[in-house]
Amino acid sequence: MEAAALDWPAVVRQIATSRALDDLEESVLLPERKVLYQFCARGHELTQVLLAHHLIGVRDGVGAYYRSRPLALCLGLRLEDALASTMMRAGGMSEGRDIGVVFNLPRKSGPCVLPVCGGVGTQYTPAVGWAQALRYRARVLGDAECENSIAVAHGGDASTATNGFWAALNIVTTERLPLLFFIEDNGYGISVPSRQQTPEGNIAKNLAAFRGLRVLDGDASDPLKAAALIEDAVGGVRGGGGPALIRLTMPRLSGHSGQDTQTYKSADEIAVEKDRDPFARLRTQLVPQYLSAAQWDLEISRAGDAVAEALARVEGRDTPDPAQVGRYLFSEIGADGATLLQQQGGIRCDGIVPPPGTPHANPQGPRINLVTAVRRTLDHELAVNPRVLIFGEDVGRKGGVHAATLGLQEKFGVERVFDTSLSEEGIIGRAVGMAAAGLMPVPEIQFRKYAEPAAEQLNDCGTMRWRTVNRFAAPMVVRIPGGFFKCGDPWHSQSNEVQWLHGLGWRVAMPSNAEDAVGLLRSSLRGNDPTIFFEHRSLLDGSWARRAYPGDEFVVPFGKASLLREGTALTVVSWGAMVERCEKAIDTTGISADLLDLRSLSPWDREATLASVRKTRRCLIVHEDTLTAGFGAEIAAVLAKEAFFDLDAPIERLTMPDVPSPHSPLLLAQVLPSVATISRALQSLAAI
Ligand SMILES: Cc1ncc(C[n+]2csc(CCOP(=O)(O)OP(=O)(O)O)c2C)c(N)n1
Repeated sequence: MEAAALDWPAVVRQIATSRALDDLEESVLLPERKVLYQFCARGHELTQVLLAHHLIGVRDGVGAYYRSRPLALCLGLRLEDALASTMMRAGGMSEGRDIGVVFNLPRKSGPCVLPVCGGVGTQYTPAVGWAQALRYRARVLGDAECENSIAVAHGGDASTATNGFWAALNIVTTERLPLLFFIEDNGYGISVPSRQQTPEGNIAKNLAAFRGLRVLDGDASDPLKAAALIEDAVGGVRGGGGPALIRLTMPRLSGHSGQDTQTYKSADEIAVEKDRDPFARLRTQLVPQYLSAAQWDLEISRAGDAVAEALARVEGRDTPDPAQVGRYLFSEIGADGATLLQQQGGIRCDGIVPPPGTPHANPQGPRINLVTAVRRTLDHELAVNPRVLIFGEDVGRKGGVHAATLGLQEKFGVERVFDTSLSEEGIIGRAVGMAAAGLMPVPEIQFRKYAEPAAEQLNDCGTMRWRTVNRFAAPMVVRIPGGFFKCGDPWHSQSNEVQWLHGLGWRVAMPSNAEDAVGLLRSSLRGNDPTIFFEHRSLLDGSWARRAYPGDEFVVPFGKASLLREGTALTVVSWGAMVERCEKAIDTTGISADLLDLRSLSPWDREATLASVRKTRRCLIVHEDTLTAGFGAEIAAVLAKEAFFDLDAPIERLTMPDVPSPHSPLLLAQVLPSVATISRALQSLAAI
């Protein structure tokens, strides 16, 4: 595209609008404390506006960051909504729940902006997921709109030092996905210069030899050249040339945020930066050749008027309703019984509603172990729902290190069941982007502790619906094997399920047997929330956990405990691998006890637990996770408050002590609750 072909009046107006908005926030709203957290894009506007002019794919998707507001404004973020967001008014991006510069743009048609997070580098792997979803939807689902669409990951120079950036870079280059890294290098990450983020401060130079990546490098202070470079970069990816990275330098013409006084820059440096202002340079390049001075001035005053009008309207908007702050942590059902559907993310937004299934198990089914239960359920759901994708380390050709996905790649192909690179952040971040793009990702984390590199993506996924007030959600099922096996160790064998219960927005299933595993996994795969599905290693082939296959439509609802023994003397509450031991302890001691297998911990069955304890007046909670702040503490706190006057004895907990899981079976036996220690605990509680 020749420079003359760009809509320069629009470019000027868009840059001026962002700048007027920044001016207003910085000089008026921040001092008035109507805005509490401000991030200026001054200096960054030109490149973002130019990029936006090339994001014309029907299903283009953008992973953005807190300085991406000019881009978002050009892609469809309404000025009024942007201002309502920073001013914490109703109708913004988050109804006052999140800082105003983290925004999102749900879209059925036209460029979509994935929900921005506060964490630097978090935008990259979800953008990769979007790119992979485009390819999947085009190739496998035959979605023509995805053919020429691309993903863009927008970040600053310091963000190229993050795990997320490198995870994304590896994935897009090995998979050759249509993604453009759009790196804006303003020379600083807050106060730390670029040369401390990448050798000699130029990520483009350093990636020049990276295989499978096209690299472009330019300077926004030469706007016409930058415009040509941006066009080239986007066009290359859209044209099928594979992933690319463009780095553009520009000055950051304000502090990092409203609080930052830039004392780390000299007066000379600030003066040089001012002289490099891309907007001022644009004027010298455009006027009068492409635009008259009068036209330029007209666009500037139009922008100022638009911002003033937006402010007047936002001042008239309500503040968010404090009573609503707890809503939308999870998918909600409206008064009419229908799901209050998010605007984007998950299969339901494309009109696909999975069948509800049946709670009735077929007792005649063949007897299977828990790993077969998982495999068979995945197999069936892959067959009935072409949007289900299974991926993780070794899940493809090998069939998973636990054999849970054995044979599924052969049956369903490499597009649907595939190995990933060894990057848990990449696995979960990719799943977030795929879910946002309308797929149902089922990532596997190979062992419980190896979810740690993905913690940031998991946490941000969990809060997505709440942060965006139901605009976005990323339903997925994360399968995580964990817990002890024949031996323990601090890496493969911890359960630490309580961490997910603090990771808000996740449903958590912890089945103790094959039948529940089928039902809970199917509920998760047909559900509308992100779910952690914990597969206990000792149960995968454990004989107690083997059950009759309950059928291809069998579902177990979340938050419903199962009552495995019924009695009067006390209540035992447990889940996962401890349920079997509790049952055996009850049977060997002969104590008359209720045994509740919670099956899911988020939500957990408070009602059944309270009802049982009110009846028996005594409670023992048994779990594998460590004692301090384990989930048993939460249950005990609820019982202590809600059933205080019904209790005849203190609530007891029997758990692993506060030590990591030890390797030697001898040491493991010392710390794990056993049938013998549970029996003793039952007897002493019953004797009080
Ligand atoms: C994971 C994480 N670590 C630290 C921060 C605090 N922080 C916010 S912005 C920032 C600098 C990022 O700089 P860069 O990526 O170059 O973007 P720029 O702000 O210059 O546009 C830092 C350290 C954060 N938000 N997230």
